[in-house]
Amino acid sequence: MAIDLLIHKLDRAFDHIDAGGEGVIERGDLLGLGARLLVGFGESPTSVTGSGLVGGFDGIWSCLSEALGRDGDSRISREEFHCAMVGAFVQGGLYDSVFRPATAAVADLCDDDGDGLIGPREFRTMLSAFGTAYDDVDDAFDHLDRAGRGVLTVAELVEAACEYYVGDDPNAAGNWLYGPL
Ligand SMILES: [Ca+2]
Repeated sequence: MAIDLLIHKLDRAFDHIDAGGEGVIERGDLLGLGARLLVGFGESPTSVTGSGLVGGFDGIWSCLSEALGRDGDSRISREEFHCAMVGAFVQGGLYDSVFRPATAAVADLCDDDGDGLIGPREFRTMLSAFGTAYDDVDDAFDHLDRAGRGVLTVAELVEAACEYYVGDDPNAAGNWLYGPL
């Protein structure tokens, strides 16, 4: 059951990268997701925030490739993506050193005005880069905003990503990161 939940979430993560729906992804597709985020927030890829995000996404791709015994230029299918995500980040112990910093870079980018908080407008900009349906964004935000304060902290968003990408708790708020599953 729990494994099915995680696979379901990783399926959606694959779709975030496979924006063209080809069923396989390559390094440029993951960097393309990063580029959509940067464009959404009007951030240059060469700024401190922008280069942190690009480097973070690149690091994730390297780990996925290594988990599959490939070089970084190889394409990755959906099933291989599941295996690589679990191998590298769920079981392989690379989450905190590689994946979490990338999610922190996204959260920092998302905090557009630099007040340490992510409001509904900033959250919507982020989710539109991931392709979440417009009507699902408020639902996602409300589930993540457990205390009902109308804002998320950067740390809360980073923790939600951890629950989403490597967690198998069916009740975790982070399952709602990209809208209803
Ligand atoms: Ca903010």
